[in-house]
Amino acid sequence: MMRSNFRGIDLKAMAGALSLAAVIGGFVSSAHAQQGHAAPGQMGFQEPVTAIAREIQSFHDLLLWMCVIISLFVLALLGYVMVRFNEKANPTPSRTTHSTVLEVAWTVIPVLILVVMAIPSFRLLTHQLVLPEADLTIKVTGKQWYWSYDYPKDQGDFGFDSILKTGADLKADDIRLLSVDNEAVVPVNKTVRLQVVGADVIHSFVVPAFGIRVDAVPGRLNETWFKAEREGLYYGQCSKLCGKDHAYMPIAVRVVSDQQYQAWVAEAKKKFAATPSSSDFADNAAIRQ
Ligand SMILES: [Cu+2]
Repeated sequence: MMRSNFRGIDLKAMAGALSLAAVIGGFVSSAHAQQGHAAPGQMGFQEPVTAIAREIQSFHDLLLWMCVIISLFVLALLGYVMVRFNEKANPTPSRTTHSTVLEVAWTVIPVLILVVMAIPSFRLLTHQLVLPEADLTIKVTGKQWYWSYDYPKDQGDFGFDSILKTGADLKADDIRLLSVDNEAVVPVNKTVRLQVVGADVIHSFVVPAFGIRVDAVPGRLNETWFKAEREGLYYGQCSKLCGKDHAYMPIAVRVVSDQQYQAWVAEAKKKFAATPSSSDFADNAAIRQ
């Protein structure tokens, strides 16, 4: 046990050194990204499949470059001061105490930098928070320790639990700690509105490839949306410490064609006939309208 802990620490340190190397040597972005989940050794983000995820990543890239440039600039200034103005090189220091030009410059330039950051930041926030007209709504409930999905009356009126696959249930193409028994299924190129709530404690519904992250809070209905542009199976994980099995309640969303979606709905209606979508779902929808 101890041994594996030490190995874990070593790996972490190595990863830190590697990511630093990546920053210095030009950013390794999503070159290794595999669709829908992180790949071993991957650095950077997962490949985005929504406009929001792309926007998040380009905003991140912009900020990172700005941080790098500012850090290098400050480092260069420090280096210059150390060499040029040390006691030996500069025995009689200047008595200057004020420079209007400098003071205006180091006030105005940072303000301009903040404006450059603020504009894409607010644009992104607006895109995330102003929900477009939704093609379908799914209610997501975080529970200790799994997710439940409810499809409303106009989408078949059923609900089901999505539980981590373990042991013998894991098939060859499943991914350990990510694959679940029942995936949420949505049609491609459709705007999906998610209503997210917690049943017991606070969970957080996150799918990196969609660029969504929303807390599942008991007694509070949160909303987010996504429009997946590519078919595939996309994974996420609960991202708020929610108890002992926090690490074992993954999110799996399968994006399929319209036809496949209709077929899945027909099948799911039969499969989950015993569990109609939770009644407060309809109430919540009514309150919104
Ligand atoms: Cu959780």
